[in-house]
Amino acid sequence: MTISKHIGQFYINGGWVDPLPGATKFGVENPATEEIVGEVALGTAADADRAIAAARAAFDGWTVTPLKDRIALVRRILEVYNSRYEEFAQAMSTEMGAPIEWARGAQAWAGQVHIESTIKAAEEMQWEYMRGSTRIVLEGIGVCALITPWNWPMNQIACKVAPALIAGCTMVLKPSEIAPLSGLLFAEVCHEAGVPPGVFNMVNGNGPEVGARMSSHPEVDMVSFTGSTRAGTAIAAAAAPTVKRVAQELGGKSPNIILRSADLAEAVKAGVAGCFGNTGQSCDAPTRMFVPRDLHDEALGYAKEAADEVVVGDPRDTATTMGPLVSKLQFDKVQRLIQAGIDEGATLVCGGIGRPVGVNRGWFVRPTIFGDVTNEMTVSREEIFGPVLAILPYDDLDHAVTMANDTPYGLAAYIAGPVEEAKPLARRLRAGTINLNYPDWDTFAPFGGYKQSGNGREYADWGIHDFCEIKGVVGWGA
Ligand code: TXE
Repeated sequence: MTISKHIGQFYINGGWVDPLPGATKFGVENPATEEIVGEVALGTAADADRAIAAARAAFDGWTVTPLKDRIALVRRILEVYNSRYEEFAQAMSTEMGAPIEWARGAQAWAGQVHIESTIKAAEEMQWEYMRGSTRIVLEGIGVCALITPWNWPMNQIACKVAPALIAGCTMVLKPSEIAPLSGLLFAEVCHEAGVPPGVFNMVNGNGPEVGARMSSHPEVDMVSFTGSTRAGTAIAAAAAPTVKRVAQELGGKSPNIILRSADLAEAVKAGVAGCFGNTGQSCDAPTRMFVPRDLHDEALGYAKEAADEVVVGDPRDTATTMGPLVSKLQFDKVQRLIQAGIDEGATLVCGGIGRPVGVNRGWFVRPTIFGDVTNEMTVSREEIFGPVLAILPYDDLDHAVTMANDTPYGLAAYIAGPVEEAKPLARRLRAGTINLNYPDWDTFAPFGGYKQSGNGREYADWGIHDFCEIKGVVGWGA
């Protein structure tokens, strides 16, 4: 069932509970049809308090549970998740408009692969070791608030919940109120897998009420957040008085440098696909493409060819390669930024303002490419979070690197061309992940940002480390 029978409830202390008085209802919209598919409850600070109290009470028992038992529980979660895989794909297709093949092959798969990678990393990690006469011990940091966004719902839930559980933490998850269906299903999975009461809790609510309470609560030891820079800074400020650890995975404006020696057609087309995947709603999307100045016009031609191949349409249709944006809010934001590109004099290669021809409902946008972009233009500076690519000409590699790094963000960067030429450039780019020639996704590589793209690293052992304290027992070997 795509829609949990517990929609409208929260999962606290091992069971489904009704929200406390004061909660409101929020219609979950299918962004492809603008239809409300169900009503989720938006809790209050009191619901957050209740869930945090359950997590706090469960912590002492869970954190001393042997590691092998914690891993076994996460493996059981994986089994149950896999048995309900299609439900997750359908839920995400409904809540955020992912084309069904993408929902299966990317969105639901991301949840699966993060749980698998975390298990493997946990088995291979050194949890305790001697350094001189000191015993180094990794221990779960405590009660964690996990606040996740709507663009990759299960990706973010899995790469927070799995490492937190394995590290020996207890937690309260607050999925995005815009796309809460997969989070509800995931709470069902945790229940079915036998997660002990209080170890995993889930509440729904909006950011300023429930999210803010989770961020400031004195019994929460860490907040792990993925979302906007705006919310990320609010969370860090709310967390500061209680000196919590705050892991933030925020926005990006990732550069993609295409080397002169690259196969231009192939590199441009792959770059367009990377930018347009998930309807452009990925924090690490390669949104700024740098091409040698004299190859710029040729590159625009290849980019347009790639854009013409995109099939925008009904997410339920297996031929669809691009679904709608998640909401009217995001649609309006993307329209505003496309207009800024036009107003500031970039060359509109394809796409533009409005829905695709013939579409009159749903938050569908036109895949858009701008050429002759400079790094000062709004389309180069702001995270658009839609299928909008900026192509910028560069004079030489120093120029390309300077522009690539000239951004407040630093989540990812891309280089296309011969690997030996790309390697020295990779060292010069200020970003957490450098992708050479659009590699397959590596869920064992660290993922996280330099600069205002965030703090901390997720995925596999990197994610586990984020949820651990490091204890030194000095004199152990004396
Ligand atoms: O995100 P929000 P929005 C970027 C992207 C997008 C923009 C706005 O550019 O266009 O952000 O998206 C919770 N305290 N990204 O406004 O609000 C909220 O309830 C605590 C990039 O929809 O950040 C939800 O669970 N929590 C990004 C989560 O934050 C708060 C993914 C994300 O929603 C809060 C999403 C507060 N004060 C958007 N305010 C990425 N890095 O991938 C909100 N929340």
